Amino acid sequence: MSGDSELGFTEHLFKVLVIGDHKVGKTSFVKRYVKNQFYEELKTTIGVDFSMKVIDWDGHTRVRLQLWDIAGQERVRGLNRVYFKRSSGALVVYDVTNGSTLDGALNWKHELDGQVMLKNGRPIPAVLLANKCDETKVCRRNASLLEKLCQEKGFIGWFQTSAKENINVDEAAKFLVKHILQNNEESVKEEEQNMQINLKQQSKSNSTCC
Ligand SMILES: Nc1nc2c(ncn2[C@@H]2O[C@H](COP(=O)(O)OP(=O)(O)OP(=O)(O)O)[C@@H](O)[C@H]2O)c(=O)[nH]1
Ligand SMILES: [Mg+2]
Repeated sequence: MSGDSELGFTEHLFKVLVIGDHKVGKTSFVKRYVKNQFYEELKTTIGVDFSMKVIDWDGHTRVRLQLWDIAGQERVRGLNRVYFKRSSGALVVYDVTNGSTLDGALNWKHELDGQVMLKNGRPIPAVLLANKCDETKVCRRNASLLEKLCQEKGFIGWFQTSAKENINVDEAAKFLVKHILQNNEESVKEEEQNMQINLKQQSKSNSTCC
């Protein structure tokens, strides 16, 4: 959703999903990103938690990110899908200390692609987050595996992050927002082109009429 609030100044509201298995650190990531806080103990998320982050992107663009932090346990029960609608991007989180959560992240991505897509039919941008990297660093071998996985599964990129140590939190979010803004610009251009084509067709059919 976008709008010109003042001349030459644009505000965007984007819905961003934060998804991944139980306990991988989704809520911690959001709390670090939005409030710069971290808690060793956190209650598990039930349903969905909402947060807002306002970014003054440049002198003439403001982005309001509505973050939907979705309960990890609910993928199993298939309850999460209703939350996916109208999202512009996703952060898909796994825990580097728990290998099975990487499979979980790929399942989340698969479900996401089945539920939501851009107007042009392409998947919405999703970034893979290898979280808790303060516990074990992603080694070079894993880095090339993640690179390959991103290409195969259609992630726009991956970051090793730590909500605890504040590593790559802003960077990963910024990378996603940059892609969302690009997609938004492209879809506005496509709409303008389609409108011009329609207008040309209309004026052609008007001129041949009678
Ligand atoms: N070492 C370390 N621990 C983390 C990090 N991020 C989260 N944790 C811990 O991991 C546990 C789970 O974090 P949450 O943020 O609640 O995980 P979640 O993905 O929101 O879990 P659900 O709400 O159950 O889906 C908590 O004890 C956090 O303190 C991190 O980057 N490093
Ligand atoms: Mg949570």
